[in-house]
Parts: sequence; C-alpha cells; structure tokens
Amino acid sequence: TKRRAVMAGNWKLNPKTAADAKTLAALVGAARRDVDADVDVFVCPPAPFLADVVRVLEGSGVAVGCQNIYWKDSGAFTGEMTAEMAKSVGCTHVLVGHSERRELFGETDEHTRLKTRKAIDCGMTAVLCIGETKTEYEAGQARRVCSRQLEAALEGVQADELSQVIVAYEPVWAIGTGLTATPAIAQSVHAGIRQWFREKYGDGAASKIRIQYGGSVKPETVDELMQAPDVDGCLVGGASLVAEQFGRIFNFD
Ligand code: G2H
Repeated sequence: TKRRAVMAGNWKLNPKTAADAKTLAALVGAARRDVDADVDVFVCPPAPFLADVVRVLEGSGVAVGCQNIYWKDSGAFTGEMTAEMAKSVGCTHVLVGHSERRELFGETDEHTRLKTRKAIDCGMTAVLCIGETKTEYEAGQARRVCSRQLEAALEGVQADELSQVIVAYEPVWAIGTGLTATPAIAQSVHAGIRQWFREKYGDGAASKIRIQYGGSVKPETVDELMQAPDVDGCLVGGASLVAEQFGRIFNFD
C-alpha cells in the first residue's frame, strides 16, 4: 500500500496583508471537512503571517510551515529567521531549497544541507525541494540533477531521521508555467528518487520516504498525479491561494 498522502500549499509572496492571510487560512481550514481523512495538509504563509495563521488553523487538521529558515541559532544576521523562532510560533514544517531560493537568492546545495540539518535538529519536518531546469530536462539529466541535490542536502542525515524529511520534486520548467509534468514523467522521476533512497538507505527507508510532486498542480490534474505509485502528495503554489481549489486538491479522489 501507498504511504500516507501529504499535501502542501506554498503561498510564496502572497497574500498582501495579515487580514487576507487570516481569511485565506480560515477558508482552507473549512475546506478540510474531514479532519481524520488519510492525508496530511499544511500551508506555508510568508513569515509575518505565521503566528496568525497558526491560530486560525488550530484544531482544523491543517498544519503550518515556513518557506525558509536560516541555519544559525542567533546573532548578527539581519533579515533572517531561525528554525527555533518558526517552531516557537507553531510551525511544524519548513521548505528547504525551493528552486526560487536557489535561482533568485543564490542558495547552494551546501545551504540546503545546513538548513535540512537545522530543521531536523529542531524537531521540524524539512520539505526538501529538488528538480531540474528545462535545459537539464531536455538533456535527459532529470534524475542525475535530483540525485546530486539529494546527495548534497542529505549528507550526514541518518536513516532514522528520514521521518522528518519529505522530498518535493519540482521540475523547474513546470513551476508557475501552467505546464504540469505528465503523471508518467512525474512517476518516472519519483521512481528514480526512491531508487536513490534505496541505494543510500535501504529498502525500508525507501518505501517510507514521501515524495511530493510540485509544479502547476491544479484540481484538474491532481487525481491522476496521485494515482502514480510513487507520487505521495503535492506541493502547490498558485492553486493553493484559492481555498476552493486547494481544498479540491487535498480532498483528491
Ligand atoms: C512550485 C509550486 C509550489 P506552482 O513552485 O511550490 O508552485 O504550483 O505555482 O507551480
């Protein structure tokens, strides 16, 4: 049988105000009608809204994650936020290595390693985002790029710590472009990712690790994606900003 599904909303730099964030959170919470349904759900609002969104979603069955952390514990690092800070306001998850962080903010594989380590040590779940660019995809390098990113970010992470790791495969060419990878493409790369875990950590760990697909997931595409044997959930950007759409996604058939 498949692993427990896990659905995440990445709000990115939206919505505009705390009031709007609370309204969206309340609608997402309401869309989670069946709190006991066999799926984990969390949303990742911008940092200034985290505490409010945690309060709104209390008891709703929707958890809260942050979109980024710094790996230091304190000090002169203007503009940054620690894992401990996020945890102290109720965040349970943190996105690490999103392609926008890598492309626009210069995050390296080494940064993803430090952030993954910090999230685990802090008792949070690291949602490790990996994926190839269009050029790499066209050169047939999807699996190789994913393996390199996994190798780097998980260096030093032990098998018994993998319960605090979720992998999100997000082909960069499918992000916000409206181009969803076909379920067949997603399945093929997800199988390759699981194979990487098998070789590195063994069968048990490989069969347990949850791998989300991300990149223009919509209500119209979620059901078929979720039928792929190695797709365990979705990381949703644009469609997570409309509660009705995100609800339809996490209540997938
Ligand atoms: C990929 C995804 C969520 P979108 O970045 O992380 O966004 O669904 O808008 O492509």
